[in-house]
This record gives sequence, C-alpha cells and structure tokens, in this order.
Amino acid sequence: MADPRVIIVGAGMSGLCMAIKLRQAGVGDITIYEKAGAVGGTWRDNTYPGLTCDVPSRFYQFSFATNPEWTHLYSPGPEICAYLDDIADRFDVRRHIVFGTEVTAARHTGGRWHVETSAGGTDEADFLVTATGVLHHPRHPDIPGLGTFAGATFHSARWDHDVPLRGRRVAVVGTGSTGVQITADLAGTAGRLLLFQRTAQWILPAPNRAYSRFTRAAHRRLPVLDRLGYRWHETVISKVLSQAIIKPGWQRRLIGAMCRRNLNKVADPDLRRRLTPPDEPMCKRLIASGGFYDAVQRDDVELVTDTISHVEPRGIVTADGRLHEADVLVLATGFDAHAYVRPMGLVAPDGRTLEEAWRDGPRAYRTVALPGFPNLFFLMGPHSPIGNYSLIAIAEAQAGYITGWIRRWRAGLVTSMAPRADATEAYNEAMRQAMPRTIWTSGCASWYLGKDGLPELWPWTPRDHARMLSTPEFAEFDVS
Ligand code: N01
Repeated sequence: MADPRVIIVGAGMSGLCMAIKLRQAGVGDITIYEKAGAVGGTWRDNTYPGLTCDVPSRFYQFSFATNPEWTHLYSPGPEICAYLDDIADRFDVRRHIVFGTEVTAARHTGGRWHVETSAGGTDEADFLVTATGVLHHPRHPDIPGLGTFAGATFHSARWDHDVPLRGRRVAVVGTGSTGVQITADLAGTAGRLLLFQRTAQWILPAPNRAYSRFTRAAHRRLPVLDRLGYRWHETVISKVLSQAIIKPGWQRRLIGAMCRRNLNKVADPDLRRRLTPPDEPMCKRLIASGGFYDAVQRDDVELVTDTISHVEPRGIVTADGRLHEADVLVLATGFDAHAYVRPMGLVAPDGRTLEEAWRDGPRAYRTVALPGFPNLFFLMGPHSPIGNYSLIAIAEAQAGYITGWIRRWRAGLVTSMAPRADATEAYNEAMRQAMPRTIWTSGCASWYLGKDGLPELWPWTPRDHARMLSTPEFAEFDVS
C-alpha cells in the first residue's frame, strides 16, 4: 500500500486533530506548516485578560483525549493552550510540524499539490488540508485619528503585556464576546474602564465555577466521568442551544427569557436601557458571561454609547463632542471572518484561483471540499457549524471524513477526487432554503453574514453535520 504524502496548513486545534486522525489511520508522511513558533492557533494568539472558552471544558476537548484536570466549568485560555501543547506531544505529532513557515501558495499540477513557503522553500504532496482557522485576521476599525493616540493601542488578539494597566484609564472599543470578557476581568484592575459600545448584545448568564480537587481526583480515577461529562454537555448544547438557533420553538423562547432575565440584573433603568439590544437573542453570536453586568455597574466602569467620532492624542471623542481621556486603547473589534484560507493563493489544475472561486463569498461542498480543486480539503471550511458549539467536535467530524478519502487513496481505489459542481450547488441551495428559519436572519449585523447578506453558517444542528460527514456520497464526486 502506497503511503500518501499530506501537507496540513496550520498547527492549531484542527491541524493537530487532522494529523492525529491520519496517524491513527496509519498515514505517516505528514508535514504541518505553521507560520508561528508554537501550536495552539487562536488560543496561542489570544492572550487578553479574562480569555475564557464559553463552551464548557468537558465538551471543548478532543473526545479521544479527555482531560480530568480542567480547573473550571469554562476553561481559561492558557489552560486550553497548554492542553493543545500537551496533545502535540502525547500523540507524537510535533515532529511533523515545521514552525515559523507560512504556506504562501499552492498549485495543483501533474496530479499533486505543489506548495511554496515563506521560507522560499517548495514541497509537494498528494493531499493539501487547510487548517487555518476562522477568526484569524484581526479587524482594525476605520476610526479617524486612530494612529494619533498618544498612549498604547493594540487589538485584543495582539495583547501587549508590556503595557501596564493597573490604576490606568483603559478604553475598550467593542462589546462582542471578547470585549465582554475583557471588561469583566479588567474592571477593578484598571483605574477607570471606558467601554465603547456600538450595539448592545444579549448575554446568557454563565457563572464560571471552579472544579474542586475532589472532582478532579474523581475524574482522574474514573475516566468514565470524563466521557459522561462530554456527553452531557454535548447533549444539552445540541438539544437546547443549537435547536434554539436554527428554528422557532421552546428552546428559542427559553434562551431568550434567560437573556432578558439576566439583563434585569442591571439596576439602573437608564443603564439597562442602553444595554438592551435592538435585536433578538442569538441573532449575533450569543455571548455567555458571569461577570459582565456586575462589572459594567461599577463606579469605575463607564459604558459609552455615543458614536465614536474620532481619536485624538488624549483619547476618544464621541459625536456629542465629549473627549474621553484614556491611557490605553484596546480594540476588541473582532476579525475578518470571511478571509478563510487567504492570503494563501490556491490554484486549481485549470488555472482557476481560490480567490476567483470565492468571488461571491466562501462556498464549499459539505464544508470540506471544493469543485475543481482535487485532493484539497478544509477544516472549519465555509458554513461549518461554528456558532456557540465546540469547534473541536466539528474538527473531529471533518478530519474523520477527510481521513476516509485518504484511506481510499491509500487502498488504491482513487487517486484524484473533487466534489461535483452540481452536487455542491444543490447542497448550497438547500442551505439557502433553510436559512430563513434560523435566528441569524432575524435582523442584525454580525460577522456571521456574508457578502450576499446570508449567514455563512450551518443552518441545521451540529449533529446533522456530523451525520452528513459520516457517510461519503461517492456519486457526488468526480474521481479517477
Ligand atoms: O468580535 P465581534 P469579538 N466602532 O465581531 C464592535 C469568538 N470568541 O472578538 O456589534 C465601534 O463579535 C462591534 O460593534 P457592532 C466568538 O465566535 C469566542 O468580540 O458591530 N465598535 C462589536 O461590538 C465571537 O463571536 C470566545 O455594532 C466597533 C465588536 O466591536 C468571535 O470570536 C471568546 C467598530 C466586535 O465584536 C468574535 O468576537 C471571544 C467600530 N468601528 C471570542 N468595529 C470564546 O469564549 C467593530 N466594533 C469561545
């Protein structure tokens, strides 16, 4: 049996998952190119204060490598990063990783993918798998005068830990999951915290309880508890939150009521009014936080809801002409979620580029493959079910599916495979038909929406996604 050569781009959670699945299938000729110097992807890049995964730890982990040592219901970011670092060694995939090397281009010619790297090198492989993440490119707001600010300015995903915050005036722009977590954590440390909110967001109450030493010892001794914990959280999220998002029903009413009740914790009617979102709960990605409303009611925290006019050296000026003086300016303004895979330039055998294929927005076959681009697979590709769910579970389903195709190559059944254009179009049309039932189309702006105004998310349950990927439809592929 010939051993296929596989190049994986990115050593974040999903790249590691892919490599592990391949190794478990007996595929050993793997290279993972990672542009940074460490594994962990988003959990390596994001180090802001308060960084916590808002999916429970017992579910936000590999099903085949559960960790009894989680310290909290919701894991702090550094713990997840350490977990992924450990996984790279435990499953012996670190030796496949080439650090500090970015794949800049890849072209499919002569039946193989030919790859160019930032180091000036070239490589080739039978399969190319991109594991480049979703929220990777920080979005810098277009605020006039931003560059004139006299203090330190940085994006939340590029936190500058050399900048002292204790006792200083910190301005945070943005109230997405990131801005909310930063606010809950920095309140009380910063001398004064100014939170600039453009659109209020709904917040699901999520107090983060610590696991006792007893609980951890019990999980260490009885691995079945880890498995039960995984199954429990997966079931609750799948049966309640995922259902609430994709269709009307009691789940949607329940989550909405929980968010509205949570907002009532804000005692001051004017502050409560300003924190009341104009849209439905879950229209934007739902935020989960235990401490935000307490933080924002503190005397040393100010919620600013006037539109930002510009930045000047001393601080931020709002449309009412008021200058909000600050020493540090944090941009919690999110990411370019649609820059999937790019700027890497991919070229199909017929010369078509990925940029051309995705001119109207990223589209794929079943989230993992693209017509005309043989032996190319995506992890976290277009329309993956990434909202309020464990991305690790999704990566496992996708990596399992991709491994299935690589096994067939290895068995000599196929050498080239790409989904058919008509099957891809039928699948995308079914998604478009299903979108109006989802909460994302109920009227709000969010990073979920693509160029055509439609959500770039999976409109069914993550369990449906896993089911879909469990059985490859050979008839929907052009193979040779
Ligand atoms: O980014 P966002 P994020 N002037 O795009 C505001 C994941 N995540 O980094 O709503 C003023 O959600 C913008 O305002 P508006 C998670 O998937 C996961 O917070 O557009 N404000 C908004 O308030 C999440 O969804 C965890 O009106 C401006 C904010 O900036 C995703 O990352 C933790 C502005 C951006 O919110 C992104 O979250 C953290 C401007 N010019 C993040 N431009 C977990 O726990 C933008 N804004 C797993």
